[in-house]
Amino acid sequence: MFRIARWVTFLLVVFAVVPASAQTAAKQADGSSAEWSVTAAEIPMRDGAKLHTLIAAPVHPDNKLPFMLNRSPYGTPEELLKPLPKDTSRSLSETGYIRIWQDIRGKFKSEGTFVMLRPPHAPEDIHGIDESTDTYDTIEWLLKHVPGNNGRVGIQGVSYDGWLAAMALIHPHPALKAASPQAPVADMFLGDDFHHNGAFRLSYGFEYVWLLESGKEMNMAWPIDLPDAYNWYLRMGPLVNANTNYLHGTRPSWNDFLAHPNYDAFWQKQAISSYLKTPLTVPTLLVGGWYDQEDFYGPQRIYAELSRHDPHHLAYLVLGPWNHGGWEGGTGQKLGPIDFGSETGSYYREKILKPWFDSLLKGLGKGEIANFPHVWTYETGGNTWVKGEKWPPRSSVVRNLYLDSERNASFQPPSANDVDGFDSYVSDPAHPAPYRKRPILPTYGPGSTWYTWLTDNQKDIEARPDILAWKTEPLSQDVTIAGDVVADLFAATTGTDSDWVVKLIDIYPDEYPADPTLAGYELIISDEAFRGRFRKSFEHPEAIPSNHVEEYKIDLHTADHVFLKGHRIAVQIQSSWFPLIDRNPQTFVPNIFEAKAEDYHIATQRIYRSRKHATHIILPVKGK
Ligand code: PG9
Repeated sequence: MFRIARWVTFLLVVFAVVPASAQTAAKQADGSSAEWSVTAAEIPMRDGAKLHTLIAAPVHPDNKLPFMLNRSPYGTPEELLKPLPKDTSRSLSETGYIRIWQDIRGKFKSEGTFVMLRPPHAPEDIHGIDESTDTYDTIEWLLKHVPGNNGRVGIQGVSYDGWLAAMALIHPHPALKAASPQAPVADMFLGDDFHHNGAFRLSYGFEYVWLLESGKEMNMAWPIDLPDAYNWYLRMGPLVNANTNYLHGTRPSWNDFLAHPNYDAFWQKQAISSYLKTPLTVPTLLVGGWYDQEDFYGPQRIYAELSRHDPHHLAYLVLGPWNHGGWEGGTGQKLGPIDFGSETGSYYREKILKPWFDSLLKGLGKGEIANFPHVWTYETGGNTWVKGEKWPPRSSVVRNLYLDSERNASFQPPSANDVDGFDSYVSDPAHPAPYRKRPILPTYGPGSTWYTWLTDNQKDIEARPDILAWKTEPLSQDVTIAGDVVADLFAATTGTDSDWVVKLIDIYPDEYPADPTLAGYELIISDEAFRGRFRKSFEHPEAIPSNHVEEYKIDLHTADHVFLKGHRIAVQIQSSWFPLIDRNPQTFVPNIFEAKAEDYHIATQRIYRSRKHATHIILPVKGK
């Protein structure tokens, strides 16, 4: 969100190599002019709609430069249209890219209709338009109308803009030579902003849709008029009240949530991976953050899809210790209270992103790209960059972490004598477990801490009776995981529907002289929610048979982490994560968005840990 500030950061920081104070030279070392200007163009698309575009280029082009394109629904940096201060002009010049910013259809100054994550047009519709054709038409126009270009184009963006960068890969323009989708969404039902495994992300879904669809220039954050958003959403009551009492049908995306409670054609058509099945022809660098509170799934899902169709080995991946877009500015050394031991953001910008783009777009260093690692992951805990060629790495071996009756976790499977062991809690939709310590602030607005919640101390909520935890002894040696983490959950409910939330946690030692504020700290390493009705199919939900043990395989996604000697590993399980996830009525109703107050019921949940039904976390362990 609020990309404009980020673009300017990218503009001034990412490609700037000379301090802004050294502003005098009229010519660069490579002979190009230091005097730049920003102009606006209304670029016509194939259907006649004109898209508002800003072009930052040298006033006297004397060197051929590549384009760097950003497309966005969040607005363009119009302030650059005023006479440019010298240091901005110089910074632009230093990047060595003709910078392009464009409002997508129907947003800000662009014509046409905005459609949230507009799916690609049907192939048989020869006049069809979508974000991919708009990118193509924009590139075509730029090549013809902007003097001094070298015929090579890069595209990049974060989140919505990252998805737009990924959409450029569908029938790409031949001049598109490098794409970096950063935190792109891949699938809004399975893993990104709006749902995770079918569980609806209430607070984000409501507040984002309200804002983005508040008008062409989206300028209204929803006023949460209580000090604790937990209470505000609880007061809202069943989801059906959102439209009745607040939105009144004015937000198309909310109406879509309601009309499509299952993984039907609407969501499937929107999910980008189904369009990325032809051989990859454009070098593509996916970027994601381990602590991305919005789109952690997207970059990994798209990388996996591209890798399956990558005969020329053009898919690259960077995963670092960042929140949503946190790699764009700042040092990246700390997130919340956690210190990652080095300036990971600066490193990424200087040692990964810039050389990657430069070698592909400026025709420099062909050898450099040939030797460029395809995968860069920042190993948290160990605090080091790991370079590789594939993600997940093939070298990790699977080890199962089990739960026992004393609330311990260990690599020891349950004994053969344990035929029916379980732990139990009561899940009450009238008092759902919060996803973080209360009071919870609105997603957007002054002082919002939404951006760092994934680094919150899980100890702060663990005392609740509806959150169960199992912990290992302090580790006698480091345990390093690299790759896919999966929860294999055996659970029963007295209800007929249920959510399951599983977290894998690193517990710091009780005494931690390196930073006493982190003594006993419980840091999430992997987490996910799963809506039980979808355990067999996301398209065709089914009621859960009450009091019957069911197996749920929950993908907790990948991690690259060292649980250090002396730390403990913990597993937490709960059935609500409010208001991040809407309350499950715990009674099967065909459409949760239409559930009535009387459909919400208390349920008693059982987490099994017997030999036969051994709930465990599948860990990809490196080494022995
Ligand atoms: N996470 C935001 C988003 C992307 C795509 C669709 C809806 C929301 C964003 O930051 O752009």
